[in-house]
Amino acid sequence: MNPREYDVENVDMSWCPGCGNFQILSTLKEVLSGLGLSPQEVVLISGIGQAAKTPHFMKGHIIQGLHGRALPVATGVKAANPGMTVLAIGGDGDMYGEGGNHLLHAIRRNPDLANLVHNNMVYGLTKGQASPTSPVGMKTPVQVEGVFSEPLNPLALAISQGASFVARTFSAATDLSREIIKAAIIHKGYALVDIFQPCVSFNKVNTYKWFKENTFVLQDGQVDLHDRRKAMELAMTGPPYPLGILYQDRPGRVTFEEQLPAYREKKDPLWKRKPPVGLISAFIEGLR
Ligand SMILES: Cc1ncc(C[n+]2csc(CCOP(=O)(O)OP(=O)(O)O)c2C)c(N)n1
Repeated sequence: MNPREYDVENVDMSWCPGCGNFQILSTLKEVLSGLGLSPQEVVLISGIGQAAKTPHFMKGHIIQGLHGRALPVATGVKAANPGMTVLAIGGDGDMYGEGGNHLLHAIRRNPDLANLVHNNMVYGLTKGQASPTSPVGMKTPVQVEGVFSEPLNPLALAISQGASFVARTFSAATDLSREIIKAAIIHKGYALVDIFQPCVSFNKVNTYKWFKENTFVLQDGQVDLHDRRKAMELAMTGPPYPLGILYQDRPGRVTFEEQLPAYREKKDPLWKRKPPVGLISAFIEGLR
């Protein structure tokens, strides 16, 4: 399958020239088409932000909802139609700030989906305020004297809470990103991919140069994929920050949707069942 099948026409582009989002978008299209998935088999779910606009710029089923709410929606979509490939996409603000609570519970529930977080360490869409991953000292139009709160460590958080798959990549490291995003989609269970991404307009600290100088790619032997404690050590490492898959559960862990009674009892997935129109009408009548 050709990545161009995911292209959309006649959409206004809102990303700045040079934005790391472009690299992530084209990598994602390549991965999905490389997996032989057509846009009809993919659901892209996002909240609010520039990163959360990614589904505007490619084909696929799309739900763009409230700020920070991509993960519960994605969990529901996967439960209703487990045959679909489900991705929850957004920025560090959307997923770790406004959506931080949902992140914790998605990790616990372990739905089979890939969670791509474009981590530019700033609120890009609203023009450069600090996000949960902004470094201490970074000056912004709101944090005029510099950020003084410690940044969140999303990888350490995810590993400590039992996430099934945890990885980090960098938008400009396209070969590595391709490999990691593919592995996250194939992985059965909740897969977090934190993607370092320069915001060329509003983050003048964490630039392309900064990311290159402050990251290194994990080599074979540096990772023990199924060892959560070792993964935690890697997640706490940096700068320079390791890029790669830090942790992955062994195959066989049960997912959220597999535990639902309907599936345990081998009933049809929700999307195949007829809606109980009579019951719904009676319910609405009862409200009148
Ligand atoms: C409930 C709510 N709070 C705040 C906002 C304003 N807002 C829109 S996008 C955004 C931050 C987006 O940052 P991030 O998720 O990091 O994405 P980026 O734009 O950097 O890609 C904020 C605070 C909003 N739309 N809704």
